[in-house]
Amino acid sequence: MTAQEFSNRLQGLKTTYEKLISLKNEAHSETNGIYLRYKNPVLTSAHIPLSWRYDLNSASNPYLLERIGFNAVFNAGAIFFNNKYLLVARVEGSDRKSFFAIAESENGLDNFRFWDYPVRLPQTEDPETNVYDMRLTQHEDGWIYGIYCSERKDPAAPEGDLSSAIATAGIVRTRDLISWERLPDLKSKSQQRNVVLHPEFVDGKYALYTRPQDGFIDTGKGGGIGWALVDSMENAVVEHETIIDHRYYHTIKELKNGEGPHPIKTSAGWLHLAHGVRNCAAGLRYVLYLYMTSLEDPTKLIATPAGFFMAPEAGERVGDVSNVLFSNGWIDNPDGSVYIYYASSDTRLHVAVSSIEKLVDYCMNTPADGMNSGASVKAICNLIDRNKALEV
Ligand code: M1P
Repeated sequence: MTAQEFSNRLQGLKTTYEKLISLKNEAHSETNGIYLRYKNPVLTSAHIPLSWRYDLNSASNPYLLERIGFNAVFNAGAIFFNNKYLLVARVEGSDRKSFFAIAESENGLDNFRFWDYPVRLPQTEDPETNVYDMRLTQHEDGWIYGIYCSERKDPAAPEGDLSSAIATAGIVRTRDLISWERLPDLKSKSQQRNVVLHPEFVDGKYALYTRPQDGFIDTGKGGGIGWALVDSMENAVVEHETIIDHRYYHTIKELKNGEGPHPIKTSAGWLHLAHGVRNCAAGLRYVLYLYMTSLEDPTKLIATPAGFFMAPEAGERVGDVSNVLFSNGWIDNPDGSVYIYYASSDTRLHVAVSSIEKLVDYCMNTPADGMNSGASVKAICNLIDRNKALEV
C-alpha cells in the first residue's frame, strides 16, 4: 500500500466513523402510547473508536488492517453525571471477553462517544475471567456503586468441562467514574447474577436486589428477584434473602427473571424494570417487564402488570443471542421523562423514551396476569364492556 493509499484509507475510516457518531436520532412514530422507540441504536460495535481497533502507524501497520476486533456493545448501566448522559456499556471483543467502557452524550439520545480508554477495573486477589452488565447506583451514602456479573471458571468442574462457570457479583465504587475502588465480591450461599443496589438505606442497611441461582445458566430451584439487607458494602454478605418477585408457570418469566437498573422512586411507589425469560423451540426469549413496590415497604409488590412491557421487534430479534431484550440502565430526567437504554439480542444498545407518569399509569392500570387463558379473556371482556358503556 502506498503512502497515499494508506492516507486515503485512514481518511475513509475517519469519515465513516464521524458520520456514524454525528447521526441524529429520531423517534419512531408508531407507538402504543406507553413509550417511543428511537430509530438508530445508540451504541454498536461500529461506535468503538478507531484507535482501539487499528494501529494507525503506517510503519507497523502498512496495510492499515484492524488489529483488535470487537463483536458487540450492549447491556449498559446509565447515569446522568456532570450534565452528561453516561453509559457504562458491556463491550465484547472478538475474543469473547467483555469489559466496561463509558460513552457520553449531551442529550442521551444520540451522538454517544466513547471516552479515550475503557474502564480499567481493579482486580481482587482471584482475578475474574469475564465481567458484564454493570448496574450503577448513586447511593445516598455519597458513592456511585457499580455492581456487575463477575465470572470465573468453576474450579470443581470435571476434567474436560471447559464451560462450567461461577457467577458472582463484583462490586466497585467511584466518585467520578474515572477512578474505581474495588470492594470484595458479594458473599452469598448461591451463585448470583443481576444484583442491583437500592439507592437508599433501608432500616439503616444497604439493600440489594439479588437473583439466586443454582447453576451458571439455570436458576434451578432458585430464581426470582430477591431482596437482601447487608450491613456494609465493604464486606457485603447475604445472610437472608427473600424473593419479592417470583417466577410462575406459563408466564413471561417462567424460566428466570432479573432486576434491571435500580428502581426509580415515584410518589406512587418504587418503579422497577426487569427482564423475564421463557424457553421455546427457538431457545430462550428475553423480554422486559415493569412492576412497582411500596415506598413504605420496598419488599411489597403494589403493581404487577401482566406480560411484557417491551419485547424484541423487527431487527432487534436477530443478533449474537437472538430474541433477547435486556436492560440494566435507565435515566429519569427532571422534566419527568425517562430514557430506557435496552439492548437487543446481545448485540447493540437502543433507547426508548417514556415518562414517570405514563409508566406509573401503565403499571397501575394494566390488568395483572390472571394465570390462565380464561382470566385473560375475562380481562379483555371487562375492557370491552366498559367501552360499550361509553356508546350508550
Ligand atoms: O444472553 C441473554 C442474557 O443472559 C444473561 O442474563 P440472565 O442471567 O438473566 O440469564 C446475561 O449474560 C446477560 O448479559 C445476557 O444479555
